[in-house]
Formats: sequence, structure tokens, C-alpha cells
Amino acid sequence: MTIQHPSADGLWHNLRLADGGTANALAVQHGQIAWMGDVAAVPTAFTRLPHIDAQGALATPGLVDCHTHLVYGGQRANEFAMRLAGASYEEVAIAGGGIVSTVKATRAASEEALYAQAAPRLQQLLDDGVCAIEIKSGYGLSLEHERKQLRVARRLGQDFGVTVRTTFLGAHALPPEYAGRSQDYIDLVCHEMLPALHAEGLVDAVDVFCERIAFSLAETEQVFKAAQALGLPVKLHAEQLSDMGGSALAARYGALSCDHIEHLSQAGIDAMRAAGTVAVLLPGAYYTLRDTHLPPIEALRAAGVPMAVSTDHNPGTSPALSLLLMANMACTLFRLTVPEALAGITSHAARALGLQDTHGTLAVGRAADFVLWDLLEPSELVYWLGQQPGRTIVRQGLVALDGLGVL
Ligand code: DI6
Ligand code: FE
Repeated sequence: MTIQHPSADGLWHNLRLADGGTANALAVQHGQIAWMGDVAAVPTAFTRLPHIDAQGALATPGLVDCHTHLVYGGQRANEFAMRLAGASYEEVAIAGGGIVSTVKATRAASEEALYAQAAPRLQQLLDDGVCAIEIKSGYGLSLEHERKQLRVARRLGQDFGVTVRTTFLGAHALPPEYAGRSQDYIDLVCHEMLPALHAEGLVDAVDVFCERIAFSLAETEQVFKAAQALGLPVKLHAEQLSDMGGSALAARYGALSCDHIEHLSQAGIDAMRAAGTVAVLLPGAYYTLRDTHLPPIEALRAAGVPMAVSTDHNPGTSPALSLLLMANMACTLFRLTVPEALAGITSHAARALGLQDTHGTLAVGRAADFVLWDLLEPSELVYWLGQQPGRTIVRQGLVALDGLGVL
């Protein structure tokens, strides 16, 4: 199934850039942004393109959701109830719920079933203006089932015409059949699963859940070494529940990002700054777990570490399907400014995926990925709580949604 959308080729005029840039028009040719500037000074090369009146809409780059676990079987509403009754995330995991219960459901599902469950979730994120998305494995925990997840992620990217970056998260949890044999499982991840999936072209980056209830610092480093040997970039679920020193380790391996980081130390921040590692903030998980330990926003800001914001969509700790809502929560819960939140779901999120040269900012020569919003001012993108503003979405040079009726 491939969805056909109309071409976005044309001279889009009467728009306003949300980042305050002065251009009021852009030309899309052969699916790429070929020119940006003042409509009064359009180069003749573009005057014959069809003119598309953006009706004064606000333009942003396509949004980037840089941390999701979108492909999985089942759901975990029962744990929501357990946590409401007082159980912690760790207690739920130890009681046999948590990640491992989604592993069971994911293993039981066929590739087709996983695709059918993930597709509407992806569509909902795309409807929010997402033009590039990361999708992790990590609910298969064996070669066969991690492969199934990653294949679904690749197919979603092709079928929906959206940039998908796949991340291998084999070291997400210890599968039940390896209970008490953590090192054996890490060996399997490093020496069998990762090389095989990489050879099949299914892996763009490698992630680990470094935590007391998951994998140790030493185990994390083994996975990083295996990734490095294959030339794959790394990222890390770091310091979510405790300060394990994972971020500093990840920075030593040149990590693209460290994610969650509620318990990140100043040493971790310094290491991330030196390595150019992005701090990915996940307010959906913070909110769902009713966490109270804030990530060190002020220190990250002072250090100049780029901050991204993502849904962390997953069935356990962040069943969130709106990136704009996450931007709102990053402001309200974490005290990001509006410009920080907007950079967090565009340019900084692209950097967290290594996509900074192609996504997250509007620039000549890039694929046309942008959104026109029926909003008066940029702060409205994060101000409305759960509202989906009127919008026209251009993704990969095609008009994926024309909510403003500009065509
Ligand atoms: N941290 C998260 O937020 C998700 N994974 C992780 O390592 C949660 C995954 C789950 O609970 O299913
Ligand atoms: Fe996550």
C-alpha cells in the first residue's frame, strides 16, 4: 500500500516563517526547496511554477519525533491502573509487567499484525506535522522478533512517505529465557543480533536502556563497542531513574543523544557538551510516571547542550501521540521557552538523529518537508493544549494533507 499525494512543486507565497526569518515565499521544484525569499524578488526561473497562496499561514519545518518505540504488540492500560493504585514503574516491572509483557505480545504478533497496529499510530503523529521519526526495536529481544519490528519500521517509512530512522534497542530488557544470564544475552546482542540486522540494512543507530532494572554501565559499553565496530552511531536511555553515569559513557562514544536524563549530573552535562551530544527530553514519560525529579534544564541551557523534545511513544510509560502536546509539556513541566521547545521538535531533534543536514530547518536544497499552520503567532504551537491547529503538510515534496485548502 502506497499513498499517493499531489506534488508540492510550486511557488508558495504569502507565508510567515515561525522562526522569525524574513522570507515570505519559497519555491518547491522537483520536490526540493529551490528558493526562499521575498516574493517581490522571485528569480525568473521560478515565476512559471504554479502559484500557491499560503493565506498568511505560519510556516515551520516538518516536525521531527526523535525517540519512539512505535512498533509493538498490545497495550498496557492495566499498568496505568496499577500505578494509579500506587505501584512504581520498577515495582510493575518486577511484578512481571513492564517491558517484558509487551515483549510477549510483540513476539506473538505477526509482522502484518504489528504493521496494522503501528500504522494508525504513525498516521496520528504525521497528522501533527511530523516529517521524520525514529522508531526503535526492543520489544522482540531475539533476532527473529527484533527483525520483525525493524522491518515494520522500514515498511512504514516507505508506505507513508516519511523519513524513518531505525534504532536497534536489543538491550532494552533481559528476555525471560535469559533470566540470570545477562552477559550471555549481551553477547547475543553484540555478536549475533546486531551484526545480522545491520547486514540486512535494518539498523541506523544503536541504543541501550542503561538502568538498575535494565543493563549496567559495563554491559552498555559492550554494546557501544559492537556498534562502533560496525560504524553505527549510538544513543542511550540514560539517567531516567537513577544516575548511572551512562551519559558520560555515551558521550565518550560520540553519542547522537542521551535521552530521559532526569538524573543527569553536571559531569554528564559537561561530557555531552564536549561531544556535541543532544539532550532528549521526554515529558510524556515524566508525566505518565508522575515523576517529580526534573531534568537539569537550567544547567543544560547554561552549558549550551542542544535540547530536543520527543514523544517517547511506548505502551508503558508514554502512550503519547502528539508531538505538539509534548512541546507544551516541555514548557509547562520543564520550563523550556517557546523557542527552545520549537527547536526541540525541529532542528535539535533532527540533530539527535544525525539528520541535521537534511531535516529540521527550512533551507534551499533540502527535500520539501514543511507545515503551514493556521495560527497567528509561533507561541500558539505550544500554547494550545491538545488542539490540532488547521494545517497543510508538505512531506517529501508531496502535499500529504491540505487542511488549509491552499491547492
Ligand atoms: N524507557 C522508556 O521510557 C521506555 N523504554 C525505556 O527504556 C519504556 C518502555 C516500556 O515500559 O515498555
Ligand atoms: Fe524510550
